[in-house]
Amino acid sequence: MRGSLTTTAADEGMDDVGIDRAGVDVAAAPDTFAAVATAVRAGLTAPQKTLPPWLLYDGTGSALFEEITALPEYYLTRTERAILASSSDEIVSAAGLPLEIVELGAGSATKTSLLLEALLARQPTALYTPVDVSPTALRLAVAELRRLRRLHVRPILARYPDDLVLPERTAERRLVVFLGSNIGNYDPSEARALLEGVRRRLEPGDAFLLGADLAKSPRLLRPAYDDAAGVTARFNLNVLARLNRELGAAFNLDRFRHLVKWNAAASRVELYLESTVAQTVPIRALNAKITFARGERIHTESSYKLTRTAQRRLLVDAGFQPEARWYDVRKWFGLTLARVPARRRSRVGAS
Ligand code: AVI
Repeated sequence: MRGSLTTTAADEGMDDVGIDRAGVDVAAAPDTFAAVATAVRAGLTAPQKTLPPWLLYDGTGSALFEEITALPEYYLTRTERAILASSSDEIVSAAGLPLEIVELGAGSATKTSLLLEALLARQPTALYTPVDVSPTALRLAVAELRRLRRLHVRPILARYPDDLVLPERTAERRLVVFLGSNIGNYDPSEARALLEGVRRRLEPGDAFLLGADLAKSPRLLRPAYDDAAGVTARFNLNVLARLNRELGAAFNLDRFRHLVKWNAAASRVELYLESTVAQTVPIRALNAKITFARGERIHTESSYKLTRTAQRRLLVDAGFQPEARWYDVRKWFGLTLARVPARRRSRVGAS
């Protein structure tokens, strides 16, 4: 998830075998001021005030999210890592060797290194293409993988899948991985469009690995998004600090509180910022003043929790054929491997 940038392939300075020593070309990242301003104006003038979740991930937000992944309440990251630790060899073998891996929303690639190590145990070299909207995340991924000497890393700074142009393939098969339950931050129609976009960029026989949190009791979900140490609250409130900095807004963070709701009908956790007083907040760059009633909320993020059947349906609706699944012992989190089917021959004009 997380993106408003446009594509910049960052593959200059690659060693023959190894990692892009020059790192990621940050200077080529476009200014996102217009994207931020447009999204904030639309979101804060709507009847239900909203801010798009990608705004949560500026430098501070990304660092806070890394902290979240290590919280005792936030079981998602460590559960997915445990599945990868025990099943990476099976996963890459099931995807079909020889293989290259593309990762959407790669982040720091710490979990993916488990898949890459399993792959390098099965083939002499491999290409890994991390795709992310954050140059910082791509630099971290490059640094994390420097130790895997037989791995070629070709980072791409891009919003996916819209602006994603995949490089020439180097192996018979591609495996696109989308981990971390990032899919859960998209509404169902957006999630389907995203997966369809990925499928269209692949060839028949290529594979897709989806890591997604599973539906479970709100008693377990709520603390994961409302931790005792208040890290998720700071992560959520940081979006207002971002608007102060980037748009000259005058949000007083002490006048908003982090709020978590479980929406059973939609099967999603919802994050809000609730105004604790009646107030008007000027936003200089928008030449606007936003009025809040006491108790009025800004919806900042949704995190969908799909059942196993709903995850399967999502993949099938996007044109994939689910083939295999791996879970943790508690069945809290699932990794599903799906295949791009052979293209059906068109009957139009067939004799
Ligand atoms: C990135 N994404 C999968 C996280 C989630 O669990 O939905 C974002 C997050 N927001 C608050 N905590 C974690």
